[in-house]
Amino acid sequence: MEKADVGRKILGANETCALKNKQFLARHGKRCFNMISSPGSGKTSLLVRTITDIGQSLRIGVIEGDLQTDIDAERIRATRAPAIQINTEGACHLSAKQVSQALEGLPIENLDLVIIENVGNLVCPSAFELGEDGKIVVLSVAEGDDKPVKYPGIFAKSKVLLVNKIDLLKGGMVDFDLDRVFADARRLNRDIEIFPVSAKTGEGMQKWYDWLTSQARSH
Ligand SMILES: Nc1nc2c(ncn2[C@@H]2O[C@H](COP(=O)(O)OP(=O)(O)OP(=O)(O)O)[C@@H](O)[C@H]2O)c(=O)[nH]1
Ligand SMILES: [Mg+2]
Repeated sequence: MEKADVGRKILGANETCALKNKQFLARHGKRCFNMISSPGSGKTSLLVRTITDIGQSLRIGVIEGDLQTDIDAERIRATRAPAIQINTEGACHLSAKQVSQALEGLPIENLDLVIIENVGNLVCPSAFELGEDGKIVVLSVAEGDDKPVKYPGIFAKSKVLLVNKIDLLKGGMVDFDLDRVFADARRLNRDIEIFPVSAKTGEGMQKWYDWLTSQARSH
């Protein structure tokens, strides 16, 4: 079999499983989002802050994907929200099959929403559907404002862009043109919602909470 054929077969098997995950979530009436970014943009910090701030009114379950360790799942569990850790043992993205097993471990009936934190990687995870209702891409200001044009795939596919660590813009700690990111991301995806936020200070988080809540309630 040609290499390209093997690749197509893997993606095909993944999409079949992703569809099953979607049907499982729909049967239970739950929304699910797939959070994707480079390592260290602040995915877990954003989830911890979100659950701490609105977890009483919006019950969020988390699926964590990492190459190794359960550090991130432990950080989520410290908020008392349920979290299932997946270790990909070297793979650069989560597969729908791994998510299917993790979904079985979550108390789905007691949740309003499932969020998957994918493996830190801006490229590979965008090619693998997991059964989610939408992707959320996180870009931290320390990574540079050229990332939407350099890595267009994930920005084109996402429902939301969270521009994190905006606290670092104060005092010129990093050079980052927020207007450029808005323009470039919207050129790739005119429907994308963009929320500049800081998981550290909480700035801008309310608009993200409102969006997330409206999504969970609209199912
Ligand atoms: N200044 C600042 N630092 C932040 C913010 N959000 C996260 N950080 C820091 O950024 C670092 C990485 O945060 P994480 O939440 O672990 O990032 P992540 O995207 O989950 O990382 P991986 O799971 O390894 O891909 C930590 O040192 C956080 O304290 C923020 O809004 N402002
Ligand atoms: Mg993390």
